[in-house]
Formats: sequence, C-alpha cells, structure tokens
Amino acid sequence: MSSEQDILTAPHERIEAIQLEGIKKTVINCYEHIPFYRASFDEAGFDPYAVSSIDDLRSAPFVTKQDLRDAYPYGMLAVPMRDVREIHMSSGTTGVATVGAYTEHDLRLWADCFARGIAYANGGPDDVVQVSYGYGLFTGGLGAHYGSLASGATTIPISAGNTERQIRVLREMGSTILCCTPSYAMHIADTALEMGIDPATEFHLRAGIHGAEPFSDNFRAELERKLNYKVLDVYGLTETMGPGVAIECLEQNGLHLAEDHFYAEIIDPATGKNLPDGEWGELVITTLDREASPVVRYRTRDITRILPGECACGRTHRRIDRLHGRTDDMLIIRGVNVFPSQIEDVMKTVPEVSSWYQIEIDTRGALDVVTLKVEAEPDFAPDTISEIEGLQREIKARLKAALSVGIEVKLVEPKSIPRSEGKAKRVIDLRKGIK
Ligand code: DLL
Repeated sequence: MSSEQDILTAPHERIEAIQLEGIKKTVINCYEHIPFYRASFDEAGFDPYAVSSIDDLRSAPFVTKQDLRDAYPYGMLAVPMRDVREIHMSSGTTGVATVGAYTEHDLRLWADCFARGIAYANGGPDDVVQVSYGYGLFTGGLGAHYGSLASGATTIPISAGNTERQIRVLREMGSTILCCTPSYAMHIADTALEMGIDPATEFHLRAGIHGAEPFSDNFRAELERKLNYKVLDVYGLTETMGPGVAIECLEQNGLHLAEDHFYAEIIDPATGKNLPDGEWGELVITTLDREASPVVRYRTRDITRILPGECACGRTHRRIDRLHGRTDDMLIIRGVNVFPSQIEDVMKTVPEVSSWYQIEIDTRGALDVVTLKVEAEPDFAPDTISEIEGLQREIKARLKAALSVGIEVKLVEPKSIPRSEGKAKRVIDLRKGIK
C-alpha cells in the first residue's frame, strides 16, 4: 500500500494524532511569526504553548477575511519573503485582496491535495486532464495544473475561455478529465450542442472535477447527462490553499476533507459556538502544515456540515456536505433563510426552463422583493402569453411549496443571462447601497 493510500485509509485516531501535532505547530508558528496572532491570542488569553488536545483549539480566537484584508499585502506571512515561491490572490467583491503565499513545501502539498481528486476519479497516468479553470491569481487553474502533474496525468493547460476551442480540444485531444467551474462545464456542453456536436458521444470524458461555486444536485445530474461523465465536487479557498481542501470520491456523498493538512470545525455563525457533527453551520479551518500562509480558526463563511458515519469508499477522512453557499449569499426572504442553490434545485424540476438563472433582489416600499429570472429552454415555444404566465405561476408555486417563501418568477429569452467562464454571478442585489 502506498503511503498516500495508507494515510487516506488510516484509523481516525492516527489522523487525530497528526492533527494535534499540526495544530500545536501552527499555533506556535503563528504566535511567533505573525504579529496579528500574537496580539489576538494575548487578548483572548489563549496560550499556544499550552495546547495539549485538539479541543484546546476551541479557545483560540477566530480569524476573519477582514483580518486577512487588513494585513494586505504581507502582514500574515509566517516565513521570510525569500522562501516564498508563488503568490495567489482572491479579489473579492470589494476589490481588497486576500493573499495566499506558498513555499516550495506548500506548493507540493497543494499539488498532492488536488491530485487526490484525480485519484478519487480513478485517474492517473493514463488520463488527459483539461484544465479549464482560469490560470493566474485565481487558484483554480494552477491548483488543478499542479495536481494533474503530481498525479502523472497528461495536462492540457488551456485555461478558461475561448469555448469553441475548448470543444475542439475536448473532442480531438481525448481529454478524459475536465477541471473547471460547473457553470462553465454547462456552458461548454450547451455550446457544443448548439454547434451540432453531441458531447455525450463525441467527447471522451470520464470525470469532471468541478467547484469554486455552489451547484445543486439537479444541476450536477444535468451535467452528467449532457457530458456522459461523473462529476466530483471540489472545495477550496485562497485563504487556506485553493482547490483541494475537500474533494468528493466516486460515491458522491460528501467531500472528503484532506484531514492530514486541515482541521475543520463547524460553528454556529451567530454565536461562534461549536456544533456537533451532522448540524449545518459555518466551516472554520485551521491549516496543519502550511508554511507561508498558515491560518488558525479561519471563518470561511461557507455553510456546510460534517457528515457523520463512514464512506463506502473505505477512506477514513471525514466528509463535509456539498456547500449550500456562503453566509453572505444567503437570502433572508421575509425571515426565511434561502440559498440560491435551493432555488436552483426547485427550478431544475421544471423541464421547460434551462440551467441559466439569476436572482434579483429589489425593494418595493419597505419590503424586499426577490425575483427569479430564468431562461426558457430553446424548444419551449409558447403560443400565448397565458402559457408563459402559467409556467411562471407553476414555478412560483413549486418554490413556495419547497421553501415556504414567495419568489416572483420571470421567464426570459434563451441566452439572455450572461455566461461565465469562471464563477457564475447568480445574485444581483439592486437594493440601494448594497452591491
Ligand atoms: O474558488 C478555489 C477553488 C478553485 C475551489 C477551483 C474549487 C475549484 P476563491 O476564489 O478564494 O477560491 O473562492 C473561495 O468559493 O469560500 C466558497 O464560497 C466558494 N467555493 C469554492 N469551492 C466551492 C464548492 C476558489 N465546491 C470560495 N462549492 C469559497 C461551493 C465553493 N462553493
């Protein structure tokens, strides 16, 4: 058994021993090398030298995205600049970047984590991996690239964009694994169909490793049908490494955390209290062996839960559930919490509409009004206005039944919602002062 295989199936006590060592090292490293942590630990009365169990970490203070932004550009670096080999950044919506830095060791770790995804898809040297995530400061492209190289596969570094060329390469170069956002995979599939190419029979894909944005189970099923492959969900974020923090196996029942490199907690976002396995809350991550950009109790704002029980694949690393979305994406409609992906799931039960949608939030008087704009399928050809209105009413009723919220529904022309090569913009907030 290879040591990689060995660590993925190790008894959980062994993983916990690795985690405790990693936590001890990381809290001391942060305290000794990053002034922010020294100040915040001291203020909270947290002694990094006194950690003797994983649970002791719970008394460490959190670090937030704002803390990382405030430290821009290099305030959170734990190593001298001469040891940093690569820098990535996430721009965020406000334009203030968070920085992720990598030493040689960090790059290897990242490659190994993403390579797990390729191994989970039973991929390796016989595969051709088409990397259609954007290359550059976004971690998608290079993360998948390094992972593909580490797995021994052939790598096609095409990056995102130029969709017709993506399609030619998928058809002619024999790509077996596609790495890109799920919305871009859908755009590739739809464009191929429009070009008269059936991706289910003319592409050679076995698997897609898709992430960087939430997508519903129904969206996944449609991708699998159109592209005739298996979709594995990959999670990650610039602040802790990039893609590869957690990846699904072929069982498709949650994403295995790379527990030998990250320690995950779920907290109640309102109180900051830890929640038991099985309960939904905010994911908090501590890196165990990052050198350049370690984090202690980073609040991701991503909502998920730890799935109790073991996975049928035999790997022992705990799984997180597929992400509903971020705390900041959550819509509160008349007091009910709703994620865009839940709206998507309902919408995808209606055959007359496509996968392309946007949710607009606006105000009418004192009330917020939420409107789902969804594209009709090109072959939906209503003869009368009342047919369109009837369909809108039907979708509205399904949303009400499933989510207990009133959402306006507006059918729009096919191809009127902007396509994205990276993360799709699903929510448009038109309320004054909110961007
Ligand atoms: O999106 C890293 C990545 C690249 C992940 C490629 C997967 C594939 P950021 O741009 O920093 O990094 O954005 C991180 O994207 O906090 C989540 O809100 C969201 N996100 C990432 N993966 C998923 C996923 C990359 N599988 C933010 N499902 C995270 C849902 C995801 N949301």
